[in-house]
This record gives sequence, structure tokens and C-alpha cells, in this order.
Amino acid sequence: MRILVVNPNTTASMTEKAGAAARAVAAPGTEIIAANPAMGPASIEGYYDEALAVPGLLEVIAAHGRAAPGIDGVVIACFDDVGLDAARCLSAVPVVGICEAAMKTATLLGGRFSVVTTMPRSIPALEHLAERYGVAGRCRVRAAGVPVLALEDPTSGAVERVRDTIRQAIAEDGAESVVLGCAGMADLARALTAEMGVPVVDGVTAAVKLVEGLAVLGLRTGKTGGYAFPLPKPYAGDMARFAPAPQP
Ligand code: 5HY
Repeated sequence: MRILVVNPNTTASMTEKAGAAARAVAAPGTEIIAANPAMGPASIEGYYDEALAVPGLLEVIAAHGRAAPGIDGVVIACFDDVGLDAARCLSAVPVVGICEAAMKTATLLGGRFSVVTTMPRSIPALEHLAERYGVAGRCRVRAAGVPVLALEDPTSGAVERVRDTIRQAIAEDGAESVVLGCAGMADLARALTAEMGVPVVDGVTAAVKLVEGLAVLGLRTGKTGGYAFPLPKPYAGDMARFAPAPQP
């Protein structure tokens, strides 16, 4: 089985970190391909970055979808589940976003959970996703107040800020589990689970196990409704190369 883990931003160290976390939990025989686009934002913090990360994300998925041997599933390794719906239209194989994977995993581990993300500007988008995934009533979203790329710098103090925010979530929200709200935190889950005394969920690894499960069950995205393949039509200007091709 081959799973594409795509980081929609252009920071290679974050892609490597997500790839390493995925490989650490992948089943024997599962090959992880970690990739990021060459175009787009260096990190995704808020709606504007999110919107402009989508074309690069879709280009990476399309390229791997056309490649041989193909892929059996896709993980979108950004906690905003960037371009999830468009990716499910484009791809024939299961596509799972790390936010949805982590939030739904947390619902299996207790009643209330808190999400600890990076910047306050990321909170509204994640609250919308919690609504969409049907978990808003049992989830609180908090920000550690650290830029995404500070997680790539061990001298930045970012991890300590994340720790402090988790402790606050446990003390003040009654969080029975905590979800790490950024792919850049994928390497922290196990140590934080041991330290904090509550399950700390990382979305990258949760999504890999979900995609493996769907592939083993032989289940793929339904193509009769909203996730049908895009209709072929001309695209103009710089977007011409994104014009949907007729399905074989
Ligand atoms: C992420 N941004 O997982 C999100 C987290 C955030 O570049 N990778 C990013 O803060 O929204």
C-alpha cells in the first residue's frame, strides 16, 4: 500500500517531520510518500494562506495520482484540512485531513477535548471545522500564540508554549484528551501523552491509520455526488494547467 502524505505549505522540514511521524506508525508493507508543492505559502496561518495553498496541494495530488505505481490514499498534512473537498473530487482514492482524523479520534477517547493550535487567527477556521465534523459541542480550540515555523526552531520556546497551553486546557476546559492543532507538532504526541496524563492526539498519525483502514476495507470516496470527478472544461490564464481532464 502507498500513502501520499502531502504538506500543503512549502517548508520541507515540516514535510520531513510529517513523513517521519507517518512512517513510525505505518503498517508493515505501507510505503509513505511525503511531498509538498514548490509554490504557495511557507506556512498556513489563516484563511488567505489557506486559499493560496490549494492549487499547489491539488497539483501534488494530481501528479502522484497519475504516476505509476499509483497511490492508495492521501493524507492532507495541514490542520486546516486545506482543499479537502477539492482533493476528494480530484482523487479516486480516500483523502483524509489531519484535523478531521484527530477530532474524530479524540471523540473515541473521552467526552470533552481541546485543540491546541498555533496562532489566534487559526481558531475561527478550526471552530468551523469542529462544527462541520459534528464535534463543536465537546471541543474547545485554543492557540499557544506561536507562529507555525517557530515549531521548526528548537530555540524558539514554541514547544514550551504548547505545553503550557495544554496544561491550561486540562485545568480549565476539563479536557479528557488534547488534539495537537498543527502538523508541525506531529513529533510531540507520544511524549506529551506520557507527561500530561491525558491522551494527546496527533492528526498525521491518526490520518495514516484511518487511510490504511479504508484501503484495507476496499473503500473509496463516493463519486456519485459532491465528490464526483471535476467536469472537463477550459481554465484560462495561469490556471490553464489545472483544467480538469476527461476521466479515462
Ligand atoms: C498546519 N498551518 O498544520 C497549519 C496549522 C495552523 O502550515 N500547517 C500549517 O496553524 O493553522
